[in-house]
Amino acid sequence: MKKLMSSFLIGSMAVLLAACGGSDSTQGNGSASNEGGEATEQVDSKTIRAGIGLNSEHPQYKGLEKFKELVEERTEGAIVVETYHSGQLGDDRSMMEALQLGTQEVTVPSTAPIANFVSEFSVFDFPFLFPSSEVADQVLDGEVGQGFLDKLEDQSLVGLAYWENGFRNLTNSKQAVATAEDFKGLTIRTMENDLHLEAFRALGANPTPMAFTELFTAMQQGTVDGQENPYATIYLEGYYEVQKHVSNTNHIYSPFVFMMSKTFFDSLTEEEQEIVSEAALEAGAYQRELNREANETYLANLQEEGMTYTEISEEERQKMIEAVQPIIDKYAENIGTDVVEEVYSAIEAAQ
Ligand code: TK8
Repeated sequence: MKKLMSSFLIGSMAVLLAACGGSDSTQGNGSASNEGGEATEQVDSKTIRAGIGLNSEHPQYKGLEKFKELVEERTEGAIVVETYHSGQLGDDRSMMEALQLGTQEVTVPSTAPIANFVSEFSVFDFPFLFPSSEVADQVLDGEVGQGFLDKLEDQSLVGLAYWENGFRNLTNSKQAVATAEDFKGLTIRTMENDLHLEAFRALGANPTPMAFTELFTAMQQGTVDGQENPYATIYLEGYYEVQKHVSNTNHIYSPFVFMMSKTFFDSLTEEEQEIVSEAALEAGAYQRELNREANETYLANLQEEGMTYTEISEEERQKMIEAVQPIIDKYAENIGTDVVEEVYSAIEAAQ
């Protein structure tokens, strides 16, 4: 709780300072007077406040630092990037709202909460959609993925790149989960996304939607039995302290979307827009690489920290797929079978 409170306090102070120009670089043309009293033209620098939910150890934050390095170097300081982690500026949903309001410039949420703004994004949370991260890269970085990013504009958001959250795996504090049956009765925190809720209900679990920033405390207090996230998050956020069991369910490949406030993006010169767009893509390639190269190590680390690891057999995975298929069919209808068909054919073509 203390951990959460301190980062919350730091975050709110940071936002407060940044909002009233407390940082040393404010938006647009400011002018300052010097000791002689005559007004001097303040350096015309723009500030990007970039916030994420994961902590500073996570590849997502390393990607944000790379973005900062590239943008500040290529704009020669005309744009300054402030990076915030561990939910200091809020959770995925509230940070997206801050981008819409123009009180924050960048965030990198998972696709699941984005579906509350653009419902079609739920397709990326169809269980077992992407067979591998390589196929996911090809689909997301191609025409189909760009088409989804374009849909963000109506929400005053500019999607610049896909980064990687990764294949999600189940942890819990109650029992080893080896079969589809074993989900029964487990209270599982899910992201705030109706499809996730319904999919875990179909597996017999008792799903509880919750912002990422509340998850650690909920597991610590036993409000939820378990959660599901990629190994990098499970290890780097220290979930082994409050969870006993991990299974390689790999039930969803979760992308991140690097997005910018449209108000801010439109305020940039053409050259600056190009620089931030390129930097988001290059930092994304770097982040994906970091995320992948340590994935197996994270699993080994979790076992060293005392978690029991259970393999899900292909036969049991098939039963999980059958259990959630009606939910996938329902959401395919809701989203529009044409849109969903496009994604499936792009996956087919990428294999
Ligand atoms: C971090 C979240 C996280 C996601 C979740 O801000 O909420 O479980 O997987 O990565 O986006």
